[in-house]
Amino acid sequence: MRVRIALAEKEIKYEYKEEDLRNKSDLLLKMNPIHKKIPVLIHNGKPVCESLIQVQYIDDIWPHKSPLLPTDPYQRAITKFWGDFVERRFSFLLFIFMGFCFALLPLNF
Ligand SMILES: N[C@@H](CCC(=O)N[C@@H](CS)C(=O)NCC(=O)O)C(=O)O
Repeated sequence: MRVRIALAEKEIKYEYKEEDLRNKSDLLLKMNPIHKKIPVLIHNGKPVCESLIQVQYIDDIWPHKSPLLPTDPYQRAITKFWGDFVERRFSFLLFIFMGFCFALLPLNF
């Protein structure tokens, strides 16, 4: 999601491909052989994995339109720290929430 927001913010056109995570495509396995996870950003035929790294990459490649990170190195470091912090906390909460939803599925909500 954050990668799509970054691309939208910079008005970068891109092709979006859905991925069935229960039946991962050869493209995903080839582009992200280490983690085998989405999202994968493919730019000029080369993959960039991990969404936080992708956002930084997008900012590096298209720096002039809507900068996403501060230019000051210290402020950049602080911004990345909080991005990483939210990532870790949010992933954990999302994991719990999804487990809760799956537990309710048999009840036909
Ligand atoms: N730290 C990674 C997390 C990526 C991630 O967990 N992706 C999930 C979907 S949101 C996934 O591909 N899950 C499939 C799996 O774990 O096999 C990132 O930010 O890119």
